[in-house]
Amino acid sequence: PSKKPLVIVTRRLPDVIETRMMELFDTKLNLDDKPLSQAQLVEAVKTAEILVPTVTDRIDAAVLSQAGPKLRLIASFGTGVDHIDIKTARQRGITVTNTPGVLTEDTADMTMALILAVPRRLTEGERLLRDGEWSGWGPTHMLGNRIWGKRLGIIGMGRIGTAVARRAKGFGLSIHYHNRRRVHPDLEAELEATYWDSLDQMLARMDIISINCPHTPATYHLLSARRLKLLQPQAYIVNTSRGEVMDENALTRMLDRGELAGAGLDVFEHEPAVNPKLLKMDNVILLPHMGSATIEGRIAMGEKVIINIKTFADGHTPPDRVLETMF
Ligand code: 8YV
Repeated sequence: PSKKPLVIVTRRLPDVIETRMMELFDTKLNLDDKPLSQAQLVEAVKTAEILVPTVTDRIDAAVLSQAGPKLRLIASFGTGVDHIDIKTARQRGITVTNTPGVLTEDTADMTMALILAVPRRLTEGERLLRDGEWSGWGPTHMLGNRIWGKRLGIIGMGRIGTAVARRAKGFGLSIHYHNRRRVHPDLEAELEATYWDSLDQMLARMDIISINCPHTPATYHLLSARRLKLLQPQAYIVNTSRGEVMDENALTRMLDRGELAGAGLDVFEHEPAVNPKLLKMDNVILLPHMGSATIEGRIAMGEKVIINIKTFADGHTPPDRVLETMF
């Protein structure tokens, strides 16, 4: 048998995954679990045959220009690939894979949790109780906005967007969506979903917006200051995709002025930094990018990484190869 490929993993992964990777490959782990600095990342691409990065590694053209001749595969641990310059990688003959599918339902659950929690003031109520400020039930205390019967506008009707729509329908929301193209008529019928070709028109009519599209050059600041202004003042916005899809400062300004009812954010433009004004707002729920953070999901992601590496090392096209033409 041929010699085991040198695999460099940039973050700690679940134990079972690390153990299996050590058995199968010549695996180097980052026992620190601190995100690599750009210099450490360059060091890794210089020596690895296969790199396993995560969302916290920015693998841009500058990093790739320093890649050693042995680097053949970047098997990313995650679905979003906006942290990797796919085109430059391909031009340098480096294959890129991701882990789609296995985190769809978990991310949709977290999205649904925010859709429910923000209008019903879940974390605000809990903070009040923990702070000892609950003096007893009152008919006008902690009133939120009803979720049932409202219009949900989903931006990006891919795997996650569809899984959000299925859940939301069960909660009595009507489903609206904007996507580059319409989904299959059977799916539209199942969800009783309304397609909006114009994002602007959809934004102006929704009660809750959920962002579920990937971050690509075409979706950077898709929710710009201008577009956010189209939302009704009683609208809520939830983002579990990527912070870059929305202009975070413009959103913060609008929330500050009371031009939006609230927001649920699991992702930010400059993670782990968060606009400090958001931290002071009661009508905002802020989560540390935990949409897919389940034990089961992380193991499934790791298994996908292993299958991609194994298939590639055996000389075949890995199942989750990513091409820039996919976006
Ligand atoms: C992960 C994610 O937290 O897969 C993604 O795109 O954002 C999350 O599931 C992260 O990507 C792991 O690298």
